[in-house]
Amino acid sequence: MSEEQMNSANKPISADGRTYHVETKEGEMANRIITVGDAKRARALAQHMDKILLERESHRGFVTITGIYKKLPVTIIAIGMGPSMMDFFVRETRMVVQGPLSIVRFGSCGSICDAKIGDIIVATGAFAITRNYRFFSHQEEKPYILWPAVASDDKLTRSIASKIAQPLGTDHVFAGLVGNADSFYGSQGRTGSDFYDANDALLDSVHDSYSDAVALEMECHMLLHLAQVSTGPDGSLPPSIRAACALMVYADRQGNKFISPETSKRMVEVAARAVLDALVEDMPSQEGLHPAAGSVWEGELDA
Ligand code: R1P
Repeated sequence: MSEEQMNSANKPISADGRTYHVETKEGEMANRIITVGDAKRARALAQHMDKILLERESHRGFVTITGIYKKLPVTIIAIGMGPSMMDFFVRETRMVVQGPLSIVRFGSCGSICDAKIGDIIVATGAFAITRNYRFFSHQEEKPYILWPAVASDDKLTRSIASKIAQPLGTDHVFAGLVGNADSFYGSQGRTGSDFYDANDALLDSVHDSYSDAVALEMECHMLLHLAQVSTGPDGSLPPSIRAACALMVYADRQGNKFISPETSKRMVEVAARAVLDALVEDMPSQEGLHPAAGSVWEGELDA
């Protein structure tokens, strides 16, 4: 666990202002954020920043890297996998950053459309897929619940799609709804005999419910949902968080193929600047954002 004493059970923060799981404090995270699952991907993306000012790994495995890109502070954070980790990251980040947040998830996914390995899918929105535990006890209901979709930020999404299309080609960029499953296996329709998952019909029911479903992964809906319900500093609306998602196709579910490590590395290199550029163009000034005084970027922005 954390080495620090937390000050409360409701909102545990250490004496020097660090959150319990992500372990960052005010001035260590920027308003512009790229979130990924894998710490190696975070470090590869960070190589495209002009200067790295902070790297910190928490006792729960969150890796936070803050630096300067095009004279503006940007944070890249690796959060691990699944909706719970996204929830920890978004909520604890909101506790330590003043002003609006723009968050882009740059993740990986399984394609359930014509997108192939090496292509990128941008999410127009995302829906959750959860295992229905009642089914496995009583068998009276459907084994999986498909939840209503939440939209991505349209401006940020279009900007990412057009910037990624420049190096990759428009034929390799797809857009549509992403299914955020609560498992890589059962609730993404992967089959096997070790567990009774009752998921043979799941992919068909995803397509029946969402004709524009293009990918399955594990975090997009939680990010978009938390952006949707985020409030201003005094609990006011409109939401203080805008979010978008771009996903590398790692698994081709129709062709049953998986990406090679070389292609995965190349995709990060191809997409890194597109994602960073979209974020800084989306929030081109520091006015109204987290103050520089006392932050890791203090004195760095005019350099
Ligand atoms: C599963 O392998 C993980 O990869 C995908 C899924 O959403 C899940 O987190 O995303 P990342 O590559 O960003 O972790």
